[in-house]
Amino acid sequence: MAAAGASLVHANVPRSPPWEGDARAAGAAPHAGHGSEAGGGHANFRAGGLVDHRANGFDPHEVLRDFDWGSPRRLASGRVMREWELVAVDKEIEVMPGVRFQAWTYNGRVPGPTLRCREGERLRISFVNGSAHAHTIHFHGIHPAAMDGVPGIGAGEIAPGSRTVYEFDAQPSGLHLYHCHVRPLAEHIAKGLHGALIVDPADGREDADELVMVMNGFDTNFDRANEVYAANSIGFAYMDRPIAVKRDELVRVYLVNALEYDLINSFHLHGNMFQYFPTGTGRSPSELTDTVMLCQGQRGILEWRFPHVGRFMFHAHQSEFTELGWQGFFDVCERGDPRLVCRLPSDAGP
Ligand SMILES: [Cu+2]
Repeated sequence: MAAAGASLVHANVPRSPPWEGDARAAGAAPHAGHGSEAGGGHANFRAGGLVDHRANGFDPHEVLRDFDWGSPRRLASGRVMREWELVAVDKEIEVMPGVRFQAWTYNGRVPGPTLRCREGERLRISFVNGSAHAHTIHFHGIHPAAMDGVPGIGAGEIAPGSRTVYEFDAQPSGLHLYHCHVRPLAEHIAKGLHGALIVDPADGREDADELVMVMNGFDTNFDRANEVYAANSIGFAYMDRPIAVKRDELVRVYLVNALEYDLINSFHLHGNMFQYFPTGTGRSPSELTDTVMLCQGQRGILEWRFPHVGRFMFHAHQSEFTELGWQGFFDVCERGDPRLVCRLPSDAGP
């Protein structure tokens, strides 16, 4: 992240720090240590508007719990075939209040749809390139070379106006990702062509309030460094509106690092510790911790319960990323609280 980029984003992002808004709402003075820094730190976002999620066509709060199970049908063999259509679309999105970004998207959103299936199913993804540039979809997981979505192999680069089909078995169970693999690779991924692929174990997982967080960022001034950091694209979205979860209920976060230009990203949870399952491929956690660090393309599953009601932060533990958007709150509520929108996966998945 370059200093020039930080200045630019400060000049163009009217925002108040979220804690200042909370303090005002509570009738208290703003937190002097942050809101009054007068350009000295990244947290110097001034009072102003919110991102227009409707204009973007996606809301990071909906992205959290939006699992796309595709169109399933049973084959003569008894196996389930699951089909999706992903369309690459060039689209301007607002990533911070007033900061617009010329994104490349799958299906008009960043991250792309969270594709979800069960281990052993057959997956068929039709890819239509409605963008002005050549793209692919490269899936992580185990599959034949021709289905790998890289230039020069199989269908290779898919030209504007063309289409292809990727078809393979869902294996192994765990949390994977998909992204474009056309060069220059960092630009194709960072402009928005990335998303999560969840392969459930054949015997499922324990019911939980499940959330997808794809950590990403945006290079708004083309210096190959990020000016905006977030989970699910929109900086501060979960500060402006905290994520409501139930006290004592299992929370499961599918955490993917799709960030480019920075080698490392992280997730830190306040007031609690989580069990961490690297890549989600094993059933035994590797660690009970409150911070996990992920390289580009790494991902893992986090599980915990909040024993206490109240407001708890989560954020990248790199302070620079935190102050440029990658932070949020959980509001831990008692059962019956109208803020709760959790749907257990057993209620939703076909
Ligand atoms: Cu691409």
